[in-house]
Amino acid sequence: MLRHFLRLRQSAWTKLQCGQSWKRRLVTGKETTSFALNLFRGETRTQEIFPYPEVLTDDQKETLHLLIDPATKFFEQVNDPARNDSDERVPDDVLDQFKQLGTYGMQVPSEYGGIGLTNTQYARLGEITGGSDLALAVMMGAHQSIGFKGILLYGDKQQKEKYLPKVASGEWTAAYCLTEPGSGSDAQSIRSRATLSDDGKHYILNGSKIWISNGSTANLFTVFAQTPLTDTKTGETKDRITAFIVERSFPGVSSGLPEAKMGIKASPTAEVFFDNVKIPVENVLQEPGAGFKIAVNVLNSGRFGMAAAMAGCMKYLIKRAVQHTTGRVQFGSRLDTYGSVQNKIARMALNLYVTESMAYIISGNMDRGVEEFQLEAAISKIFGSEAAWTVADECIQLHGGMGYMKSAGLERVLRDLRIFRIFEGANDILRLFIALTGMQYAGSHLKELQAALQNPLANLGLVVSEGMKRAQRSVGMTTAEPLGNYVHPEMRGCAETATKLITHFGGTVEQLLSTYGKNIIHEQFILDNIADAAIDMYGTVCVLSRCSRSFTHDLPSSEHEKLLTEVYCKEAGERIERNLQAATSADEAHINKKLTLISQQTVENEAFIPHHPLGL
Ligand code: MYA
Repeated sequence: MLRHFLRLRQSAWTKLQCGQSWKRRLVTGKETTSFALNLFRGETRTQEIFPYPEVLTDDQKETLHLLIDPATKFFEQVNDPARNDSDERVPDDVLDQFKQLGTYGMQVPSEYGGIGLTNTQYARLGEITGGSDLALAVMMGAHQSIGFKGILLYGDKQQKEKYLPKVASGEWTAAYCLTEPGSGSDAQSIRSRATLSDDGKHYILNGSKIWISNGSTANLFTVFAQTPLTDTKTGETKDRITAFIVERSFPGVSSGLPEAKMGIKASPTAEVFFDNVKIPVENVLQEPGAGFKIAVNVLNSGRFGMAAAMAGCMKYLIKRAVQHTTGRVQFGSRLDTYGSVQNKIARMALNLYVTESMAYIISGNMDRGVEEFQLEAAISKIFGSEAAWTVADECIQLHGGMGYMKSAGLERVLRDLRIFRIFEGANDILRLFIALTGMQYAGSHLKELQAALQNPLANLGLVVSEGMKRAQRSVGMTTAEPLGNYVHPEMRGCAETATKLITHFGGTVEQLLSTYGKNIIHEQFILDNIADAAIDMYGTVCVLSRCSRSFTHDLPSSEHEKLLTEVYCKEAGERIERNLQAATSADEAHINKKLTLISQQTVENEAFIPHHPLGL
């Protein structure tokens, strides 16, 4: 699977070298304002970071208030996540009450029957849902973050008019059908296939999809399938992915029973089958062949919601940890007075602060029309899901034996959280995606420079500025624009270090590209180092921005936020240094070789190799 991923990556790289689509999209004539992408060039692009986005109008805040109160009441008084978990379903009357709050059509414009919330408003409500019941959050998210998002983003007027009112009211539930038995992370390798009927009026769809959230209950599916497409210029026919809107009522659509799972048990996950399903051509989203882009963009556009839900969950867990540690006395003192407990609680708060800062910076940027946020969205998904997992684990640890008991309700949260590191793009694959996409962006810039060097006089500006940059970097000077220009004076120290790290990041990427060239795609140990450094770097600028805002607005929490920011920036900075160093160090390369051998030998032996210490 991963080999296939790499083959595809290689082809993307080759396209880049040949100046095809990637290059057109990201480089020629168009510089992106994405902080994360420019980080790979060692450049500070601040416009999507500073100042922290303030996107809600007073009216939008008011709407949010009106929605938060009943939602909170619903979670406190109506919904019972423990019962949902043990019954493996949400009772119909409870789900109906949830839908009546408008939760199933939050981002659908009012002309189509929804409440037309912005991404930021949606994130805030997602946070509340995630803080109470992750299974219900997944039902709601699978429905609108991805299930009918394709119609919202890419549907034509007729498609929107026909389907959005039904899904917005919750009368119909939606699901997103991408994954197949043979295609998980490698989304392009799906086998479901749709061919055009002889009269050109229908596509005939065959195939099956697995692990589909809302699969057994949905009335409407966004389905991705291969369709043969003929290039009008060359006459060559090739399979390309097309996105279809499929109704459950179309003959040939069926689904399996809900799967038995580790967590999010109340959220029905099922297999969905398509047996000679006739889909009217009007139900193609955008155009035949546009499906892969639709699939990944729908996922990109939903990932901030996951970070927000993770933030809500961490808030709940911190509350529980505080309640327990302040209420329990051991060895003569309250638990919260012990250093090792304080270390855990503080780190829980750090994890939440970074996740929340990322989630709302991304939703704010999306609301103000930023289009290139795929790296940031992936970073927030990885960071949020791993942070929440750590926080849940530590919360249980703080509860000791009590935390392990089902009655404490924490094991459910831990079980529910485990899937968040896997679905909507496994974190391991997203790490490769971040590192490779960023390096392609940096690589394309180096190509431009190479081309400029062929005729230095005609490109004097570029050649001189790039030459200066390298000279400054070689003597340890920072070349990135100082972040200190953008932060509140209280944050200047952290900003200075962060600027140096951005320069170091860009230099390391350049060094890796010149060492490995396109073969960097095979260096996954290194790519993981780079992705981890990028995640910490993005976390750093997000908290610097948020904390600066708090000082600027003179918020009562600003001094506390400064503590959080300073600790995170310091520790993240050390991790970034370590990861960048590891990516280029010969010692680390030796360790990586040894790890590869350990893995290969274990796999060959089909079991753990060392002799048992007892010799038995
Ligand atoms: S849903 C299913 C989850 N599945 C996945 O996420 C699949 C993951 N795999 C992929 O994304 C791709 O296959 C990857 C490889 C990236 C790994 N944005 O040659 P390529 C472009 C923009 O690299 P591949 C689920 O789990 C790329 O630029 N563009 O392709 C249910 C290139 O463009 P061009 C992208 O190697 C969960 C082209 O595509 C992106 O095959 C239920 C080809 O690229 C991107 N991301 O890719 C959750 N990726 O053609 C419920 C690639 O121009 C929700 N490209 O050169 C829970 C929510 C919680 C609550 C919420 C409440 C608010």
